[in-house]
Amino acid sequence: MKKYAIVAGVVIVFGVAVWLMYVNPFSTSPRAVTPQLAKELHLFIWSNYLDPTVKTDFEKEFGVKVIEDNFASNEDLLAKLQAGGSGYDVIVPSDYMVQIMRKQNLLAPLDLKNIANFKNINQSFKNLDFDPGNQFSMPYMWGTTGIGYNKKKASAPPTSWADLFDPAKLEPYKGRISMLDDAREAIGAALIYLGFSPNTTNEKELEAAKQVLIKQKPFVAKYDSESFRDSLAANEVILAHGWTGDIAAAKVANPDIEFVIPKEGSLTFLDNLAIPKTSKNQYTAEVFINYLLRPEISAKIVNLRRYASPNDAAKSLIQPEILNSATYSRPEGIKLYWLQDLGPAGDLYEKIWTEIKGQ
Ligand code: SPD
Repeated sequence: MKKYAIVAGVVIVFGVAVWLMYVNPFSTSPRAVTPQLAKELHLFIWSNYLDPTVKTDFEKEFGVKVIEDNFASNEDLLAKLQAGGSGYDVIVPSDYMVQIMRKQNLLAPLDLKNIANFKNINQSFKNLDFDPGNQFSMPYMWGTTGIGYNKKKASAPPTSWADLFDPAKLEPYKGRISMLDDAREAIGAALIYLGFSPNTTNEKELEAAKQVLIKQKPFVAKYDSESFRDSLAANEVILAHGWTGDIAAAKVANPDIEFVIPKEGSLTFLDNLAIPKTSKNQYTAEVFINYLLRPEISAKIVNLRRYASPNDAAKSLIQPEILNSATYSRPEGIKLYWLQDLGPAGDLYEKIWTEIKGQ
């Protein structure tokens, strides 16, 4: 019995010595730990915003399968994250939504050591007010909002928001108009039409914008942020409130499609890659974000999806006709607004939007 106790004692002392030698919990110097890649990465992104081969190529190179789900508005994305346990590792919020998510502590800080390709991003897209120092987000694609139209079917090329909102002009387009299904975008456009800020929290101004959208409603075929490019390309709608890249993609399918930014002004945006705080695969998410910022990957996405890339190093790989198109640049002399985090007043926009759609 005594012999067994001695043997057990020796084994324990030896085990502890080995553990101290290799693990040394009393050491103050940081240990180098090689992070492991996860087997799967869950990506939550706007519809039609990635080239599918990017996912398969990432899997071939890193052995990580990318599982993609889509959302149609920043507010849908926010609701999913607020509900908790979304299971997503990489998300794509726009500018003002990064700020909201930061304030609500929904994002993980990025380890920029794992995102060396941040160097490829143009300075003018770095360190913006919604995320100083890019602590939580990396620029992905940017664009503007405007009106896509079919030049052969429209009675005249639209130039003003009045061409989309004034009932006196809409009879020829009855049932052939689509509007973004997005509270900040649709109410924002109506506010700019009326000469107000798309970031107003003034209830009278918001009520006036609501009335514009209610009067427009009988002419609208659908509120849709995901497939307006297909409806436009297929001549199902003649006027579409939409974003540059999707309208440019519609033009690839149908050369009669054109894009205009109304003379009163419009919205511009920068969509960003970020990691939800709840992600269990932050290192893998950073490796994927770094991959998306490679010049050849960013250019591949632009060549298919036609949104503008903030990646300077990608420029020489983008088709020249895309770089030179009207949807790829900001127009001179037309005011472009960024949407802002409005705090609790942001809920007012959602409430008004629900009321308009429920009418
Ligand atoms: N099909 C991809 C659409 C991406 C649009 N993001 C726009 C954000 C505007 N606030």
